[in-house]
Amino acid sequence: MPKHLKEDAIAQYNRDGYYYPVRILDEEQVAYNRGLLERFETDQGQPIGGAQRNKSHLIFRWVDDLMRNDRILDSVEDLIGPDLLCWNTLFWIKEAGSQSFVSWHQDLRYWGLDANDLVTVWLALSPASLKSGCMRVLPGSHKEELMPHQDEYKTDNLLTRGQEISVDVDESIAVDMPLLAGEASLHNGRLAHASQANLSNDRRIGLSLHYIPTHAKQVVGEWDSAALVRGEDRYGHFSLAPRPSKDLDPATASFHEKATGAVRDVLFKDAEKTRPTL
Ligand SMILES: O=C(O)CCC(=O)C(=O)O
Repeated sequence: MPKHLKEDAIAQYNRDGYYYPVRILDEEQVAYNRGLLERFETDQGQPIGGAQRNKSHLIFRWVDDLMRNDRILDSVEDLIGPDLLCWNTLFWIKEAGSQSFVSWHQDLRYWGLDANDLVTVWLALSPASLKSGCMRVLPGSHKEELMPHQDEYKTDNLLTRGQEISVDVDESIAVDMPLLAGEASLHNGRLAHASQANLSNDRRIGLSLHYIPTHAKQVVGEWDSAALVRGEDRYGHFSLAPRPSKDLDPATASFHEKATGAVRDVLFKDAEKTRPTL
């Protein structure tokens, strides 16, 4: 028996590589989590950015808590089984009226992970609508060979290398995944996806959480980390991430630095230039 998703949702995910929407947080929980993020940004005098966007569960206790949310983990378990690691938690924020976009790409082309079944949960902490630049996906693309990509480094591209699929993408079959605040979409790490500018008058705040089964491996970097969020790790392929006891816990700060550095090295491997986005 599935724990949270319906059988037809699981079948759709397996066939098309995505499923949405899944309700994760209620209105009050959204306001609480968004409030914590925005209070932190006010205190530091600027939006969250750089390495703070990545492996953010190591510096924010509330992100660690979201990463272990039962509705999320039950949904992921329905797709890839009970022994689960979370490899990364990553903020995707497009300010109101900003031109920020994400070009068509496939994540597993860049992450050095031997994990074809990686599940990305993209959780909306504000409305992700057609107007605010919700995610779009190419159904079924997770079943094909990974497509060739090229680094374009366009200024408003939120991706590290501005990587773009370099063959024609048939946008006529693309599916938009609009979400209300508190809802999530699920997609396979091989699925081609993209998003457009935020033409709304609110920030579009997304948190993506990347889950892998414990047998997955990092095959490009020499060292990598992940958080054991459910079940048992019988493989030991990743250094297991500690939990911060509070936001900006000094006890996990150096692990965060090392862990984001390791991800950066993998993401920029063989790239012509690096960018201060991580
Ligand atoms: O937030 C977006 O628009 C894109 C997110 C993305 O590329 C991802 O979660 O892998």
